[in-house]
Amino acid sequence: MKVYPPEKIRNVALVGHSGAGKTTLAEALLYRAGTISRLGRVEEGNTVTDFDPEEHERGHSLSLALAPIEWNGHKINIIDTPGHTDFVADVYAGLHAADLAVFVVSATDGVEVGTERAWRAAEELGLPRMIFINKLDKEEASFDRTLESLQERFGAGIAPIELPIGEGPSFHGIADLFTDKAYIYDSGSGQEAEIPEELEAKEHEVHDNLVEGIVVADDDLLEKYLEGEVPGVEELEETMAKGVASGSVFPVVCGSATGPIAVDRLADFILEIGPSPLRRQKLVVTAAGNEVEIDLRSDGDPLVQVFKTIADPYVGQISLFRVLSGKVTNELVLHNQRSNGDEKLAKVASMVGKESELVDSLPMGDLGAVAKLNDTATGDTLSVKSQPITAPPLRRPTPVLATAIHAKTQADTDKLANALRRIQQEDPVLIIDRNAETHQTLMRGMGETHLTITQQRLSRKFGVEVETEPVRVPYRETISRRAQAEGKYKKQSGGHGQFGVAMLKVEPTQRGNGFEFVDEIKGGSIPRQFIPAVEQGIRETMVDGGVLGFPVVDVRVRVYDGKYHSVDSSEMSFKMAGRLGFKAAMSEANPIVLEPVSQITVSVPSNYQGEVMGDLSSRRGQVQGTEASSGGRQMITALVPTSEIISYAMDLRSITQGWGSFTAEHDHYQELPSHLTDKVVAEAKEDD
Ligand SMILES: Nc1nc2c(ncn2[C@@H]2O[C@H](COP(=O)(O)OP(=O)(O)OP(=O)(O)O)[C@@H](O)[C@H]2O)c(=O)[nH]1
Ligand SMILES: [Mg+2]
Repeated sequence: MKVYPPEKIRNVALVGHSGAGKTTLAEALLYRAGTISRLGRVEEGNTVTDFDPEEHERGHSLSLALAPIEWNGHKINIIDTPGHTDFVADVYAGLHAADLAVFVVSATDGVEVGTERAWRAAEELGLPRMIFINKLDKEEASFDRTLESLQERFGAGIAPIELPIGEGPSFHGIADLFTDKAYIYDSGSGQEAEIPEELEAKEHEVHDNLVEGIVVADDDLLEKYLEGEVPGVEELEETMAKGVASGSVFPVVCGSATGPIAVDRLADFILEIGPSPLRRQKLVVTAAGNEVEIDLRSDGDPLVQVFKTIADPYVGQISLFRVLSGKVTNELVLHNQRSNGDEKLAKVASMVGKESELVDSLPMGDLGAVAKLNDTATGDTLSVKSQPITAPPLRRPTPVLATAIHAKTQADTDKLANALRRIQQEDPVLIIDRNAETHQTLMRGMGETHLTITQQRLSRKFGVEVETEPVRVPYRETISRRAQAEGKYKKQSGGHGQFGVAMLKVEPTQRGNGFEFVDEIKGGSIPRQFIPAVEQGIRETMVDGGVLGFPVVDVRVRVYDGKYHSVDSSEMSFKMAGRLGFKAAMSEANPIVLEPVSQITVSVPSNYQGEVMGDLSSRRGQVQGTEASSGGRQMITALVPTSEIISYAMDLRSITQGWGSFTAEHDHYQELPSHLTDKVVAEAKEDD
């Protein structure tokens, strides 16, 4: 691929709901540009950007992929992103690397959850946006209905610049509202034609609306317009491009990716209206802990940020990056601020799906790839050593669903740690941690699909088989009244015996106060040196589990008397006496189970508020409050037992058809209702 200067580059992220047609559109653009000679189909698993076996299996994109095309003397870096909720991190990464977001919206379904989620993300980044209404060839397609849902959701900035000619099976072209020309697609590229009569009236009306919508954005243009001077096509496009660049105007074009119909027009508009990387002149970075604004210059020092990492079973780690400033050439050595190590970009390449094509250099604003960096992760910045700066981080969603994993065989166990490390390099959202209380290794992700895919990738890419098991709730236990008991450990059957007696009183302390050991021994009934052993025995029992089997918390233990033997007593005997005495005292002190309670914040469109609150109450939750938030959404905060929200991520998705999202964090422990105790204790015993 030729090297293009920044002003001739367009970085475009295709975003939108799952199934809207992003991958198919990327394929159609590659085909129209002549990069590929055969149009692949998602159903056949032969598209350029859905190259993972798991993607073929599911017919969905699961991670972002690049598809650069050469178009009319320009390079358009297409970033195909996944629409599935679980893989939103790659939407954020794609938007982070792009200068324009193209929202692919199906003309049969209109605005959906994935559209809105990506829109909010692009809005937060202040990213220019345009819309491609796709699938106009489908039976139940409706351009007007889709446009309405767009204007309803995203407001007045939505500006149609094309109208479809025909709809459903009769869809065969578009009318361009700038040029008042039609483009008919009977085969291959669009043939220019006059606007069909039946569309003329509507076209004129929408054309006028468009012109008015544009001139109000520019005072000079408005003045001339009010004097009766209608701006020309170029002036209109220029002014619209300004509105797009400022994030106030969102042009709407349309077509069919499977046709393909009018995708070439989309590529043209991306060049005419879409911003180049020069849109970013400055960047606020972090240097030595301070925020500083730097100039991004094509002749500046090379500055690179990695926005995606691919763990390729053959090549190893591949890092996809954007050249933020300067130029990247082969053999360039840059410094990674996070890992504080040098990285040699031995061979830089341009990725087309899974294929990499070596290039001589990459100018500012371009997207590229490099393999086998030492220790560079997604989001890392590489800069010249003399300029230790870090670019703004990629947005990272918080995992909402966990599963417990264990290796299938011993052989898998040996490979597991390394495989998990490598898969996390590719998937920075994934969190793997060990719960010391429940002795489980937990894998946290964005949803069931994410966790299942990870398991499949562990097997396919790293040859490690893992099995999953339900996540155990970290219950605890404590006591609810005072009690006392004797712990006696006696073994005196020849040889060195063991003897120790500890008299213990136990009492509950304030919730969250933890453990307190009080030494009330008088007169040396237990020799000084053995008292810590009593405490240690108690502490070990608390960790291993009390009479109900859970770690013990919030108790005060007083050791007030004891017995010892001058020969047979030892630390060991008094540790055991402590253990036995404590367990005996606990069983007299009406032990209770404590359950973890999470604070949960649920964000939903207000029409789901009632249902979500009802559902939370049915999970023994206490709603603490609701608050209106942007986009007609409600924030509901509640305290809910953690055991009731283990699979909340999936439940909320089905209650709210995917429109809801939530965060949860541990808040406190509370007494488990007695009617649940037996079941919880029995289940824990089974798990042991
Ligand atoms: N009739 C028709 N079908 C289309 C069109 N575009 C895409 N499709 C079909 O819609 C389905 C989904 O297409 P994809 O390209 O995988 O959609 P996507 O947006 O990439 O979906 P995710 O990868 O899940 O985010 C496939 O069966 C496509 O063949 C179109 O313009 N017309
Ligand atoms: Mg896709």
